[in-house]
Amino acid sequence: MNISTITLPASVIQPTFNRDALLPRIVHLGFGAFHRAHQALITNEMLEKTGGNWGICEINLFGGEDLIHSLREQNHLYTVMEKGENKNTVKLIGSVIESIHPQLESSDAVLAKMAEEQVAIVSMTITEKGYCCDPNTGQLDSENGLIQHDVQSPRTPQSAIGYIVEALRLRKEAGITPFTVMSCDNVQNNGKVAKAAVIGFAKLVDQNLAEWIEANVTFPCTMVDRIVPAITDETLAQLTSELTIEDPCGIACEEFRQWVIEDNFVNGRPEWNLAGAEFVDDVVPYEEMKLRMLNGSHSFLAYLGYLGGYAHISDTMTNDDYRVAAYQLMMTEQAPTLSLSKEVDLNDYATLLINRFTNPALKHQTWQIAMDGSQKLPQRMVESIHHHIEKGTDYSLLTLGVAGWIRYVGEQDENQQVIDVRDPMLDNLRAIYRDYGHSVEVVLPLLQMSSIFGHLAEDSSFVSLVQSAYQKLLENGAKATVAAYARAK
Ligand code: NAI
Ligand code: CS2
Repeated sequence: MNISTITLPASVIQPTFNRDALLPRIVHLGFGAFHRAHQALITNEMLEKTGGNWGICEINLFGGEDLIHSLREQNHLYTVMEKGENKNTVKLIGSVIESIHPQLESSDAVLAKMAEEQVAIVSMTITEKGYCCDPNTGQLDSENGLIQHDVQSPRTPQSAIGYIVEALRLRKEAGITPFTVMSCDNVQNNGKVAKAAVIGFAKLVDQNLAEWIEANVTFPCTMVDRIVPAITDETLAQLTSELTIEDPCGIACEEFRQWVIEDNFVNGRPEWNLAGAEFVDDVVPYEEMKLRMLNGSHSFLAYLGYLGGYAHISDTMTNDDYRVAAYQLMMTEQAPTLSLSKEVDLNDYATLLINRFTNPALKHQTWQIAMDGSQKLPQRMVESIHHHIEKGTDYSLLTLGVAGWIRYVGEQDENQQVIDVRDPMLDNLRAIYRDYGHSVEVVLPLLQMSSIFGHLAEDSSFVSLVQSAYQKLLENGAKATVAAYARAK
């Protein structure tokens, strides 16, 4: 017995469109928490309005074998619980119809699916590091281990980029129209970064193919937004009680959602706009707004919140100093860097963000958001720091955010307990900490990591601001330092 074989309670919103009509026209790489509650759910709601055949085939290139196994057991159905402050809404999602996992099947099976003629879009939520690019320049990192493997063995790739290039080669050889490559990750200019990675890699293996991709494939940018924390046992239990049965693929999220998509598809696209998405000509201003205002303050709260002893973002919001600091960071240091100020009321946007962060029903761990900081800081903080240095304006909270990251990646909290730091550059971070220890001396070599900070370490005033913030974190702890910075604003 599972959710596909029992009669679910009437309170669960269920698909009424004809699932048998769906074809795998979208192949999605990254069946993680976010995609389940965003693109797959929005596709489900679009199908509810239009019917049609836009189904999704899910692929996890790394991990998640058990999840894919469970998904198949329940006929690719799963549930999403939208948690408001006062009520929960549970939706059964019917837009997913197939799945493949290279460990359960083979990399050939993945490639064969991506090369099928009806596949019109390959979309991705593969995390920032999945693009195998230098986070600061957005160009392919040819030293990346996965890329080095795929250059040697392009027919049996491991990276998402290698899979896309090989699948496009198969389509080119077979004379089949290519697919659109659509990134849905929190990467600034995500379409351009995906394009740089794909074409950069194709050039390393087949120059003609690289030219064909350049001429025939599009990489629309997207701005994606919905807070979808990693599932917890507590949330799964809550979902079980709503469903009367377990759903191991279930996920919970906030009610808010937003999706802005550059309307640039080479092989057709669903009418996602009928389910609330917006198609626009230029997504970059929306991406910048979201990455700097929301994600920038998320990272600030994650590092300083974790160090201050807060497990969840909503816990940090119970401390007035953190709340005020996050709002000030958004309004005085991120908003002035944006080009959207005429179209969007940024004060309303910041107020909405603070309310979203406050939602106590969302148990969004500071530790989860703190992950992969080397890939996140460039688009969340570094770009804005450049803006302030150029204009000569104050950016003290951004320096505190960077100092919080430096303190956090030292792997030791304020009670001398080990922090479980997850980052693809952890070896480099550890080597620097080994050489300099938990002292202010560590700041400069960390700021000299050019894939994160570019050439910012050459700016002595920036370096001394971060050193001063770091010293205060060491001496006074995160709570007192956040309070002091918020009050000094
Ligand atoms: P998750 O941890 O649940 O899933 C991560 C997914 O990425 C998995 O499907 C995994 O197979 C894949 N993956 C990991 N490393 C990879 C690699 N090197 N190459 C290819 N695939 C790889 O995380 P979640 O919550 O689904 O988030 C994924 C991404 O979605 C985030 O990094 C972010 O860019 C974006 N996002 C997440 C939001 C959220 O609130 N969870 C909201 C907006 C965007
Ligand atoms: C978070 C984001 O994990 C993180 O780094 O900042 O996943 C955030 O929850 C989303 O971008 C919200 O749309």
